[in-house]
Amino acid sequence: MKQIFFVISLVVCSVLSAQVKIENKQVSSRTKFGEQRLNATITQLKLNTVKHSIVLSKQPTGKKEGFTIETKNNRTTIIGNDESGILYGCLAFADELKKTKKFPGTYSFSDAPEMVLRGACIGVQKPYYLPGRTVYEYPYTPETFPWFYDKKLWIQYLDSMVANRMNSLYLWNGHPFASLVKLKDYPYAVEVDDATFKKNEEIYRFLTTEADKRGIWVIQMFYNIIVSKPFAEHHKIKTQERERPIIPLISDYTRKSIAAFVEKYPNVGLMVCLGEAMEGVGKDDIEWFTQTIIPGVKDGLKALNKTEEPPIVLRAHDTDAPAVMRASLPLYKNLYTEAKFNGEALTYARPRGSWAELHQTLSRLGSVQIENVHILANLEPFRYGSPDFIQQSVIGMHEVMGGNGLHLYPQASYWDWPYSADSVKGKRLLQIERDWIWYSAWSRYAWKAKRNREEEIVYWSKQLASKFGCSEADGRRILTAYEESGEIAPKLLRRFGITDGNRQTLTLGMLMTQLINPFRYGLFTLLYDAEAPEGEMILDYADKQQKGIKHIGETPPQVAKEVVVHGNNAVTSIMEVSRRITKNKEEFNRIVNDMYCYKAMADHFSSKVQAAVQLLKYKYSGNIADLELAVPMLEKSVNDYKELAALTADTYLYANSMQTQQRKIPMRGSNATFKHWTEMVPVFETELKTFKYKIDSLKNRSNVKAQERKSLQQVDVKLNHVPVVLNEGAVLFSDTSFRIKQLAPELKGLKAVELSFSRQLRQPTEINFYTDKPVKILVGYFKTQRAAFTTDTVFAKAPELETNASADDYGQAEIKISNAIAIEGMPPVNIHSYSFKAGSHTLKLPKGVCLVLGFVDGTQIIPVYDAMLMGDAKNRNIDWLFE
Ligand code: ADA
Repeated sequence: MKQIFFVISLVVCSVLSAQVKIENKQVSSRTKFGEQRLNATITQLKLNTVKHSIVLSKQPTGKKEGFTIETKNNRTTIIGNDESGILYGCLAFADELKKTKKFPGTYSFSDAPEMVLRGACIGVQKPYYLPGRTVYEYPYTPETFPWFYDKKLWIQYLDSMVANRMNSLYLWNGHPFASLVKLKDYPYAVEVDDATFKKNEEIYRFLTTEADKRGIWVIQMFYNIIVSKPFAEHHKIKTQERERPIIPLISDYTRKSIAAFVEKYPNVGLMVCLGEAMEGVGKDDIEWFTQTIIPGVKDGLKALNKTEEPPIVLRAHDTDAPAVMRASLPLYKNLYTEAKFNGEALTYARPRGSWAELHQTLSRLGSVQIENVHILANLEPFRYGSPDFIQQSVIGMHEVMGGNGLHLYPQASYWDWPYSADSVKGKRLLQIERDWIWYSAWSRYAWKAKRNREEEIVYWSKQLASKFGCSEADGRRILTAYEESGEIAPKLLRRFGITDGNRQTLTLGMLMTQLINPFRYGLFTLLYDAEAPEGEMILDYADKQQKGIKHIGETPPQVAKEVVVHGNNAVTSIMEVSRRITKNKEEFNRIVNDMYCYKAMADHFSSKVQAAVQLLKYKYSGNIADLELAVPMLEKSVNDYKELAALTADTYLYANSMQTQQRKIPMRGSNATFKHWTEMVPVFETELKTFKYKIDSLKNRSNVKAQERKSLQQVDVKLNHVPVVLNEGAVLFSDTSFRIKQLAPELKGLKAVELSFSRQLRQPTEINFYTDKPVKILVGYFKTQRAAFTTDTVFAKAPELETNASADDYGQAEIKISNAIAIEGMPPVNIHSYSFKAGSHTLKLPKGVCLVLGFVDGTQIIPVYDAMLMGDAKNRNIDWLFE
């Protein structure tokens, strides 16, 4: 067996500090780094090195990154299975020395990681869009990302990664190439000035070199298809356009960008998102990946005369990843897949249903499946550090999903890297410092998932004791606070939420109509079907209660009760130790405040959910007393919320780091509005007031329900299509006889556009029109059951921010009128509206059947409500009680 030896002789200086010489000059920078780290520990511990020698060697066998340490006769041998193994062996031996404070007499230890890729990511992105640009478009510049050029910060970050044995760092950006490479054929595509370009080259080289030393692959992520702004302007095209077919010019530009990038940075991997800027789940994805991206990488390798393939990670986001992989594996070997573990949240350790099946399918392809803990939309911004929940999740990743890699997002404030949302006088806190426990817990379990719970409690208690200068018993109490609070946000979102996506900020609370009529807000059903244990939504629970049907699994009242207990336990545990803290007191106090925030949030949700369950009885009983009983519960929830607002008023800058119009729940958050609890207090107060007022009006028998609904005002636009006047009996398709049975009053008399059913099945719908004033186009999407990914394209997919961040570019993401049309033999229809300015435009809709129901004046407000046509009987609408 081939063994390569590097002898490290420890030469003693008079003060017993060790000095290391490497005799083999060929030794890699990674080995050198390991040896330096070990040597630094020996020096720091002032160990007597006279008689002890250490030999590092490589034996290319066994598991990747594994190592063995043997000590006998005053000699320690560290054998790595590869360069990373040597590095990790050195670090493990240094840890051992730190524990015992002397060289061991005899010692033997072997280890290797379970997950092959253990990565963290950083968004080279912002909470807002840059002027004149759209989602994900952020050139690398010092003005936008000062931290990107801060070498000290990079070293701190990379050091923390290697301490956690992480081996991959993902940089997320829409189109990074035009900041990093220049192309002979497209010199005008570069989007940064020369000085910045040089800085980018320098910092990118620095980062990749420093990462490599620490055993870390840098992997550059990019979305498709996005071109640079100057390239787009030059060719008079858009930078990104979901409905645009692949065109040779863009393919050539992208292929050359990738080739140039691979040639320049051969040690950087690529992570590919075949979306959101291309039609998801279609043939284009396969063509783009196999005919543009992979050839681009191969061109780069050819230019280098290299055959070793850099890793390419394919995201299973907005694409049919299994199909893309099957087509690509014959062409490229070093492929990985990646998919979101719990959407953009943390909810449940053992996902179920079609989402779990997708992961399992990917895992069975034979390549490595990486589990992505994506943006933590339900954890932002409070501290989260439940080792227990995290350990269970990693076990679930292996056992349920078949995953063998971790891709970890920052715990909070992803869009605001490197800072956390804490408001601290005079400075911003760094995420890597504040959220150390988040990173160390995930990486610990990514290295090895199944560890004895009792031993884990001791391990984390010691870590916390040393962090805050307290006894191990008090460390245990802090751990309890973390673990109790760590149950709250996952349980709340999975039982009451609208979506697992960052469209919702859980910690800001939810409107009552969102709790009692989630469908109206575009319920993302996978949250309940896959990312939660079996259980019931509030609506189902109330219905079963009325009908005396047996409840199954986790119920709303159960969670409402449990979260309160978790909140109380967290606060009690943390307060027990508060006077005995001797280190990092300020940070400790911030943890205390966070525990109170969790408690207030849990109390608020709990009372509000109880109110919801109570007032839903009214649907069945029509008894005003059922509403009145809910009032004190709702009052309590508002008071709890005020407590939360008071706790956060001076301690947090915001709840959610994404501050664009993509945020919808609880309130639309465009231009950084509704990002703080203090802004939500009046909303919840008004909600309560309205509810009380409606109860009073009901009692006085005034007609509160009958809000008069009028038709919307039709606007005539120029277009080349046959109009269909909307009414009962109207036929909307030229080639079928489906007739409208019922429709919402707003739609009556509007001129819809006659479309061909069979044509929509084959291709996307495009409607060219001219308007001399702003218009809103009403588009009807059929309600269908959503699976994890689907190749069933009968019905067009409604705009969905979870998989397409530009799904709101025309204001179309939100459902305006739900269940607005009933057509015999077809699912109910939800209405979305697309806004256009005066001028000539093309309305582009995805492939699949949908309806274009009319053009209305752009200034008209389209009511947001549920028309309940073809709705289930249990869904009698009582939203009007709150609005
Ligand atoms: C959604 C989300 C984005 C981003 C994206 C992705 O569109 O709204 O913020 O996270 O998913 O890339 O997964």
